[in-house]
Amino acid sequence: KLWNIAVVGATGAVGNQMIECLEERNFPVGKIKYLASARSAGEVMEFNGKPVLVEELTHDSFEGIDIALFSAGGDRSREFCPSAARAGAVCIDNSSAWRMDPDVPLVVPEVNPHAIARYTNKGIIANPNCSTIQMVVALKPLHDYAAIKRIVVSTYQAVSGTGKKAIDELRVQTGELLNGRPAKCDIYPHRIAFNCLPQIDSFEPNGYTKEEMKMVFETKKIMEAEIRTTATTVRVPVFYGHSESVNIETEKKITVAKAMELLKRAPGVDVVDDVANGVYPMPIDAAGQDLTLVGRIREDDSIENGLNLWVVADNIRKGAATNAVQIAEILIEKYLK
Ligand code: A2P
Ligand code: 11C
Repeated sequence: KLWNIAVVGATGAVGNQMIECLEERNFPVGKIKYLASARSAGEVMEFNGKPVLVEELTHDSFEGIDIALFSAGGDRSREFCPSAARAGAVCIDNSSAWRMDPDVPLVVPEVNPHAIARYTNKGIIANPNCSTIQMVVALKPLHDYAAIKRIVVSTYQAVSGTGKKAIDELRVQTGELLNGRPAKCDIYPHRIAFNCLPQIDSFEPNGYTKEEMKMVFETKKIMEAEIRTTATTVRVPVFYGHSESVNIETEKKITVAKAMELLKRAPGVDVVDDVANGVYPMPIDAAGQDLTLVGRIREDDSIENGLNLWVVADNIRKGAATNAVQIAEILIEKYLK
């Protein structure tokens, strides 16, 4: 059977990657529809080498669509997912709009695929934040073995997480500065080239950023456990690939050898850890592939049962597009038929 797919935000960084993932994974696509703003309507893009016209997103865009992949920002998802669901499409939404809705499942296929069954509530499945996805992929096998009580995470996040305009901003600023010219800031509040910004998204009254609080709340929902999480999220001048320093405290002791063993057979994980030979995960290796790379695995000697990890993944692929397409694959295999 073939499925009619809409990609909402097809012209964006994640939308582009969603299209590529559908092609690469040979998703059984019947009709494909590319939706974006009026600005892009009329542009021609491709699917498997064939031209596809970009159309303006409207409430009537979803007639005959089976699955709608949304990545056009939270406001569009809030407004248009209900129309898509009414037209009979299942929405897989990459924005933060629906993630914490108790009726909407928040899914990482390696962690809680069973939650997909709850798509029937609203016709919406939420795709988590990129920095949360890669962290829970790495932590799930450790949690199943040793029960994680607390997570302390610091992130080093690539500019592609902000979208196409931020990728351009880093490229242009870098060029300008290397040529002795001043760098203009449009997207970020400060220069991102040759700098680090300890701010991702806006600040909440508690002093944390929205991105930090997403990691706190989404981790509990996906892991289905009351794990206490505290996060510091930082934007770094990297194009693709988020990195994370993750410290966990567990109920049960977990040695480095045991952690390696568990992670080596965990789905979606590649253990990259041979420090004697200078081998550890880096964004340049994570970019362009779908595994979550885990390395620098060390016991945290400052507490009784603690472990440190360095976790890196492609934020646009596993952190967004690939995760959404994996959900769609499970949906058609187990639920839609
Ligand atoms: P457009 O290219 O027409 O602006 P990114 O995250 O890379 O910036 O991409 C955002 C995506 O969301 C783009 O595909 C963009 O389309 C789409 N988008 C932004 N605003 C709207 C809107 N008002 N209606 C439909 N799509 C939108
Ligand atoms: C970033 N994590 O790297 C953000 C992007 O809630 O889906 C994704 C924001 C979200 O900037």
